[in-house]
Amino acid sequence: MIRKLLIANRGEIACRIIKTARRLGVATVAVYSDADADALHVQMADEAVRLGPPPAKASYLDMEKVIDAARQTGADAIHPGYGFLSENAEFCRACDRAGIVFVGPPAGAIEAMGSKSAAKRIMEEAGVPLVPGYHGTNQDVHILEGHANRIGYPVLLKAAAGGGGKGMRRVDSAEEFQDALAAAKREAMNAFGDDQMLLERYVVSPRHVEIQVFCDQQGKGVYLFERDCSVQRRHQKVVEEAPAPGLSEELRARMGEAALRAAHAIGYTGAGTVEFLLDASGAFYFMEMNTRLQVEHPVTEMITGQDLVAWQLAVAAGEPLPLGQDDLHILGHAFEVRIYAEDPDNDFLPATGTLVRHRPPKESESVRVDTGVQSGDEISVHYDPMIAKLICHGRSRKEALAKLDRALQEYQIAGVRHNIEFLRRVINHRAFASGRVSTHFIGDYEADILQQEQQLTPLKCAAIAGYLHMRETRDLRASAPAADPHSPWHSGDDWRPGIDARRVHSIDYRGHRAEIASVAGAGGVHWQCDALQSDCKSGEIRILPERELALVDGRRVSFSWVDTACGGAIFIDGIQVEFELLPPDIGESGDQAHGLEAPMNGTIIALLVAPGAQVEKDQPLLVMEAMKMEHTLRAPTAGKVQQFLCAEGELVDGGSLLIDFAEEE
Ligand code: MV4
Repeated sequence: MIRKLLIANRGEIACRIIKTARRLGVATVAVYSDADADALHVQMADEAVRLGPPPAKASYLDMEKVIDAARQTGADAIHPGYGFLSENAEFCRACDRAGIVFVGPPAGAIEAMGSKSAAKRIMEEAGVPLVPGYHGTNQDVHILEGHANRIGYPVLLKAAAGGGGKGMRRVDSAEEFQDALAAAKREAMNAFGDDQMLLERYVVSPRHVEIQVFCDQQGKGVYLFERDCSVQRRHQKVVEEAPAPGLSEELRARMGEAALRAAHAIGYTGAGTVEFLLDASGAFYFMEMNTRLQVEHPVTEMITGQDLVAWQLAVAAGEPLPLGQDDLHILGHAFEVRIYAEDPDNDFLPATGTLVRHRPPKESESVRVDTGVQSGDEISVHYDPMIAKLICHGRSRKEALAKLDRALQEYQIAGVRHNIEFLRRVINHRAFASGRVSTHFIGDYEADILQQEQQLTPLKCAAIAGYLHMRETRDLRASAPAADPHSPWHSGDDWRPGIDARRVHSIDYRGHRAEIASVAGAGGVHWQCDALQSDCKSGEIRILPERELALVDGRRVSFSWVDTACGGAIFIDGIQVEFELLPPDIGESGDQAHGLEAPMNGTIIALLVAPGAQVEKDQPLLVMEAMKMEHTLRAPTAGKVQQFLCAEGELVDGGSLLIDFAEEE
């Protein structure tokens, strides 16, 4: 029995683990960096120990500090969550040495999955299907080319030390082989310090289907069915679902059994995930095994009714698996989407800033929100910019999808850019709704999915006019001296400021400037905006603030708002309108230094223009890599790159200025 659990992680996963521990009567210890001193996971835990300054290397990745924190607090087990130390065999061994239970597999199982080619040899022996290919140690060019010809083109070159799509290269013909191999080896050497390659037949338009497995210390194992995580963007998962659409019972059982053979082959215990590629013919191939609890585990919990963290704690304490294979059944369908602080309009650049509002939809049996942040928190450059995971369950795929879309409409986030609209376009796309998911989904439908609704609409104008009136009313009320008996605020009648006074506000909505005129009257606020593209350039909005409702031309809609640094964010009828208020005299919105700072800690990959260059708005200026992703910084306006304040290959801190940029006059 585990009595006190230290959670060596932060954010939503730390909070999620604490919830289960609390439910089971297990005491909890949080750890935190200085950036997280007031974070939700620290507030939720029974105790908390400071690790160090914000960079992960000095805090969440510092093994010694984490183990010391467990010793100090008398924790008898450590749950590593995902990321950070979760797949670090050395940390697992350090826990063993300290007499602390590591909630995860034995170190040997983590190591066995560390090298792709070694993992493949183990899987081959265990009878787990592999993509036809070559994973031997002989790396002679001619031997490799011989194997490529045997396998048949197209082939895929993969770095043995790689993962997550890094160091992969497709080769379409024998003529290209040698050049492609040389380039792939160079990339692999740069990225991993190891240029061993393996070859595989290229699987066309595959699906990513992964099996959740669980093994106890008595040698028993079960599979908790599959998750389809095919919808990804540059190897980052966007939507996950369970079960996989269209998978037959027979195929499900075969994949489940293959996954268990994989787990048993490496002496696995605890929660693990075996990833497969599934091709259009129904053939499946082992890709890799993740030796941790995964981000997307909640969809499995939703369709099985099980708490996987509770299972992990039981197995780690030496108890047998709570259920056998025949006790496990799929109930309905579940989706998860990852809500990120990022800017889909700007190459998904991670966004930072103060989360002035974080108001998730109401949770229920079928709507779950896993998050580690609250309104007022800072989304910083130091960690993964995930705000929350939204998980919805339904009796059918269609019902789950409908609930997910409703929940996304209710979700209110302001102050930092986020991907909610992007997610809604993905899940509402006809190809997604029909279940035709593949790893090419985002790429194939990019044009439909990335196109943003940039235009002001009558509803948005009504929202802005209504908001501005509310805000003015509030500000006037706040400035009225409370003690003034003559103030009209205390007269008790229907007096409102600004009635009959026409006001014109200049606003910036997604880079477009507009003037919105309004007059507040007894029936509400009458507005007019000549910049609208539609036929309807005026209307009326009446707000019932205490009920978060508005009447827009007589139609009742939800209405809520919050001030932001330069304007406001309004949530009306399931859409978000975030705008800036402009001083009446300036033409374009001033966005000076935006985007020219490092969005997070990372490495400069390439400077794309010469110092002194005259550039257009949105022209790419610099590429950096952060969190295993490449990000392009673009010119915020037309202007001149005075100089770069960084060099290629340099490590830069998030928030530091990278480019001295002068806007065009
Ligand atoms: C492949 C493949 C096609 N054929 N292997 C990408 C991540 C890495 N874990 C394996 N990946 C792939 N391996 C063969 N032989 C296509 C991918 C792939 C992919 C796989 C899963 C999810 C998304 C993907 C996106 C692009 C490519």
